[in-house]
Amino acid sequence: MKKLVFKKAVFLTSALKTEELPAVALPEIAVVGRSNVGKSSLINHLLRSKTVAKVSSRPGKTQRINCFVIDDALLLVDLPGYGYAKTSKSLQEEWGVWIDKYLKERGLKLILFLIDARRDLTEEDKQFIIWAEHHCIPLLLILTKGDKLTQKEQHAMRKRLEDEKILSGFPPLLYSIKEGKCREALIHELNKALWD
Ligand SMILES: Nc1nc2c(ncn2[C@@H]2O[C@H](COP(=O)(O)OP(=O)(O)OP(=O)(O)O)[C@@H](O)[C@H]2O)c(=O)[nH]1
Ligand SMILES: [Mg+2]
Repeated sequence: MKKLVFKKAVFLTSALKTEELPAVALPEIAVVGRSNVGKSSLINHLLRSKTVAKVSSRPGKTQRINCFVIDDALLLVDLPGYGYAKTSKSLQEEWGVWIDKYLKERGLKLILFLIDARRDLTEEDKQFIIWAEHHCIPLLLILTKGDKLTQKEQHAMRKRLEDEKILSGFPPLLYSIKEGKCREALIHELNKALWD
C-alpha cells in the first residue's frame, strides 16, 4: 500500500479549463473554499514548503486549477476560491459553472472543504456542502486559521457548527499552518480516505 507523507511535490499544470487537465491515473483530491480561507497555504504546510502553491494575504490569488502530484501517489488540486467580492458578477457565475464541471467530471476521491474557523458559514458554503452530498463526493471539513482563536472561541465555534444541522456527519478538523500536530492528523485522514 502506498502511503502519503507529503515529501515530494511535482507541479503538473495550471489550467484554465477542465479540458486542459491531464489524464492522470492517480486518485485525485481537490481543495475548495472561499477566497483567502487558506487553501494554498494548507497545501504548502502539508509539504513543509512556502513556495509550492502561491499564497497571498489578498483574496483572489489563485486563478487557475493548479495540479500537483504528491509522492507519486496523489493528484492534489488547488482551486481558485469563490465569493471574492471584487471579482465581477459574471466571473463569479463562471466560477460556479467551470468548477462545477471540474468537480463533477474528475471522479474525485475527496474534497478538502475549508472554512475560516472565525467565520460563520456563508450561503455559498452551505450550497457547496449540499452540492457535494448530492453528487456523493466525500467532504473533509477543515477549519482554518485555528491559531487566531482562543480556547473559549474554539469552544464557541464547535458549538456553532453543531447547531448547523447541515454539518452533521462531518467532524471538522481544526487546522493552523502555525502548528504541526494538525498536519499529521490531516495526513492520517488522507491516507485513510485514499487507501483504507
Ligand atoms: N494565522 C494564519 N494565517 C493563515 C493560515 N492559513 C492561511 N493563512 C493566511 O491567509 C491568507 C490567505 O492564504 P491563501 O493560502 O493564499 O488563501 P487561498 O484560500 O488559497 O486564497 P485564494 O487563492 O485567493 O482563493 C495568507 O495571508 C495566509 O498567510 C493559518 O492557519 N493561520
Ligand atoms: Mg489560493
